[in-house]
Amino acid sequence: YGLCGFPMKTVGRIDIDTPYEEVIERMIKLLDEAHANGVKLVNFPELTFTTFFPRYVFPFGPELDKWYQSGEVTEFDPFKPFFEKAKEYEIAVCVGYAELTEEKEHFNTSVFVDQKGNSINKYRKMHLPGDKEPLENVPWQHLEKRYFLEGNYNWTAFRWPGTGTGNGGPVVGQLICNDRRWAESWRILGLQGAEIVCIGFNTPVSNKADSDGQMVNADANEEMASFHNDICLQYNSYNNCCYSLCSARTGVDDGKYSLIGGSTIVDPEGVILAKTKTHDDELIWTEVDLDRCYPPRGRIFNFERHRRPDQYKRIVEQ
Ligand code: CDT
Repeated sequence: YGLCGFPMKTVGRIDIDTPYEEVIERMIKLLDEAHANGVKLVNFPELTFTTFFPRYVFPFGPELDKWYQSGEVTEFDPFKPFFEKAKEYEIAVCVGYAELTEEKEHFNTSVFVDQKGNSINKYRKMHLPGDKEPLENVPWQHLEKRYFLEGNYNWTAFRWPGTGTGNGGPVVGQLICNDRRWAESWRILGLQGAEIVCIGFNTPVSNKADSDGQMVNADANEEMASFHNDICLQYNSYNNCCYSLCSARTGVDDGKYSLIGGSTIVDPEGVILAKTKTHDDELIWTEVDLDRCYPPRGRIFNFERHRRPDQYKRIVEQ
């Protein structure tokens, strides 16, 4: 299969006022390129269609809710040209968006839409970073705990039908951004036999500031933030014997909020097969051989033979 991930533009970043039409046009261009290269699945970033809005303070109510989609995201008018194009090309897509349910619950969600246009799985982000209350004197916020509820769909792996080896298709799992830093997210997918893990992210180059607005954390440089991204993807793909497709937003939103980018495709041995080279919209892809998930599953990571779940209780008790 051809598989790919991509970051959005630096120069044409997604700003607070970038219209949906522009984003959709750019996403369709990437689908065109994917189609021309025989790609079967395109993985897009967390909150694909908008800027990373949790960096701003909005009052609860309509001003905040305009960032969310209610109902089937594939049926939301401004997004329809994108989903229709994917269906026309028979490309499956995994896409992040902000979900507003009928019960008025807010989630950071990603949907997997197969090549026939059917939404076959939805995942709601479990690990929400950042704050519930705005911080004072910081150059930007990270208000995911304020704007989203923690996910309640568990980590359910599923079959992506119609593509694959005749046994119902590849086993796929979804994670969103900060989830990729937590070994538990991956292991729960690994225990279900996930062969491909689709992830989208928005990672600021720097994510902490002191009260004078000065960046103070260890990740206050792009190299280190990218290193931490890579080690999460490489180690967890390796120890769960799966491919991972990790798609970044990148660029400098509004000319001041810098995201690391660095979309990658990692193989079941933890080796990076493809990585974006730019901070522009960029498609990367590679062919994958799902049979490569199995030799390590039969030996070094034979979960049934070697794991010690009876000794792991502290993980769920604390
Ligand atoms: N979007 C997201 O989850 N970003 C986090 C950084 C949060 S910094 C408060 C990440 O893990 O990349």
